[in-house]
Amino acid sequence: MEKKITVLPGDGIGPEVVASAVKVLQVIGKRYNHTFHLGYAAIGGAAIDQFNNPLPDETIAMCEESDAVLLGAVGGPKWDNNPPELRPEKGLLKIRKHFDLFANLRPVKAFPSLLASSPLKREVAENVDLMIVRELTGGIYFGEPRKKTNEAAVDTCVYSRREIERIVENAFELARLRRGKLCSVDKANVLDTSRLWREIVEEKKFQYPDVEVEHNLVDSVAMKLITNPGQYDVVVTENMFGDILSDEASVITGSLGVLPSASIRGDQFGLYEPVHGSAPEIAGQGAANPAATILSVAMMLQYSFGLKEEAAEIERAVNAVFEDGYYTADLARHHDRVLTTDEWTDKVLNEIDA
Ligand code: GGG
Repeated sequence: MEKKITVLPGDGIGPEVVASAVKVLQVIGKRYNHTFHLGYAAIGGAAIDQFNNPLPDETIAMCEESDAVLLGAVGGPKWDNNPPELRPEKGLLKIRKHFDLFANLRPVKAFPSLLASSPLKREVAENVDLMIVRELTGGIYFGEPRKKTNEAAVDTCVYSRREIERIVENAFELARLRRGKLCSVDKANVLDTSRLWREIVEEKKFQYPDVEVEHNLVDSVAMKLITNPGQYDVVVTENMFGDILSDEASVITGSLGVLPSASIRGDQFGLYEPVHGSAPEIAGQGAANPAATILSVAMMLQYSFGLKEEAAEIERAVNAVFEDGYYTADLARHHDRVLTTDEWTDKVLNEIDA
């Protein structure tokens, strides 16, 4: 198979974790006889520095010519005081919107050998296997008007019927392929967007009689996600709730550094990135955990290219390295074999190459 992939390393630890993931992609290509043509482009703070634009036209053009996009992370204190249009995060929001990547899939699975790294009790964290489906191109991150003065600020949360319908359909389909349970998360006791969301889930559920549906308020799910996460299969929610809940879910896995994500729109094209951000405080120290980006490559192989065996091989290799007791600094709380980003990546490469 031959595929074109645009690589957007971004800021902070982005370039480090992306370099690791690219090595894994190349070794998979070699082992399974695929050719991955990689093109590099700028996004976020790196693009602001180079082009005075967090998402330059050249970057969009390269992505448009590609089968998939691999992204690291964006952001950092260097750009904190920039005007809104010149913030690194704007590049991320724009690329999602430009390519209509409305469904952000964030799997949360506890690796058995990482249970000691989770602050949760073993019996709470083990057997967690859930998928957060975050709506990614609507809601308060995109709504207009938005404005800030010294005296007041306004953000607007807007959702159209169609925007809700398509993400809810996506979540029902996923639940059907998994354990047949869907938890829809909203704030319907307060927000009109949530009331529309809940009505649409209620309408849609008749098309999926094989899926068991429950509605839950976001504040309640925030608690249950760490007290009883094993009850969830697919969790579908709007943009900001999904952003927050998926970071919270990292507590289950012991680190944000192991959570991958896929942003898709229903065809083969997709953007793959770790859930974590650019972690500028550890950038350049070899302390970043590349697992989330490596696992995002596995999602790319599976979702965009249909390469299930290759994806499973990456997941197996990552798990094997954890099982062998090798960790990066973020997971080191209960372990002593702490490796740098490159050393840990080499373990994964050796595992695949063996
Ligand atoms: N790799 C994810 C990343 O760079 N996150 C930083 C960020 O700005 N996140 C906002 C969001 O995901 O909506």
